[in-house]
Amino acid sequence: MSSTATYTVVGMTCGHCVRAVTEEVTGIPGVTDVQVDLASGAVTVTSDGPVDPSAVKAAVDEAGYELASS
Ligand SMILES: [Cu+2]
Repeated sequence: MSSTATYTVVGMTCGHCVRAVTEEVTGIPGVTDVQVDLASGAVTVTSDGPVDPSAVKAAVDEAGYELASS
């Protein structure tokens, strides 16, 4: 079953940032699609099941950015 979650990433400024975040988050097991909106920092993650938010946080950290604290 596919599920979708949206996160907010802080610190992205250009298309390169978007690509870096997209690549890292796409690498999380089960993730099938990642859509990033640069203007708002919204990152929509589609997956084949629930994805651990800490895995998303780790991937975003790895790309060099931060998740906004909710
Ligand atoms: Cu950039």
